[in-house]
Amino acid sequence: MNTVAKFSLLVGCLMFAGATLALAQDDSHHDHSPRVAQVVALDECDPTTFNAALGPDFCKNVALAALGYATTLSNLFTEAAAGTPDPGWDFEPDTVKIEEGTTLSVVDQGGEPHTFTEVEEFGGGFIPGLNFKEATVPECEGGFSKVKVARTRILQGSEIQVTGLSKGKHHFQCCIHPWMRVNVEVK
Ligand SMILES: [Cu+2]
Repeated sequence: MNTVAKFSLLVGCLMFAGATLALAQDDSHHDHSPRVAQVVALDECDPTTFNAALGPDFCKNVALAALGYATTLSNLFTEAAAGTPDPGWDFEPDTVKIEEGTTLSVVDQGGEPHTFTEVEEFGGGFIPGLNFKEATVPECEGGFSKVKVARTRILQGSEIQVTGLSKGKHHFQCCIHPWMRVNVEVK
């Protein structure tokens, strides 16, 4: 083998080693800082009473209503008005700590629609009967007639992704059931 050929082989080996090292580093990066964090929306809507008032298929029967794991539409309003909103309507986890660049994946595992809306400060949603002594926050005003609210809606069984969150603290709530709240801390 002449000198040029030996040199080419050496460069080729180094390039291969470099590529392998880059891949290894990329893998370890994924192991230590997941790029997707999941949030789940839950509820226990009772299909019979919700759909009688809000239309067929508004609430899917995912809460095993027949076995008692469901809240009727009127009870949901009664509980909210009493200041003890139904804990079955919930985002989990309540606090999410992520690194900058992480995508938030929000999945509606409940039976009815929700919103995942970033707000300056937590407060009421756009359905006064579900707000306990709190005014509607500006970010929820107008409800689904406003694109800025409608675009944060998550339909039953679907997912929305939130990207590009800046470093610091962020607040997200449901504009329908305003006690569904999540704090996101971006480092
Ligand atoms: Cu909701």
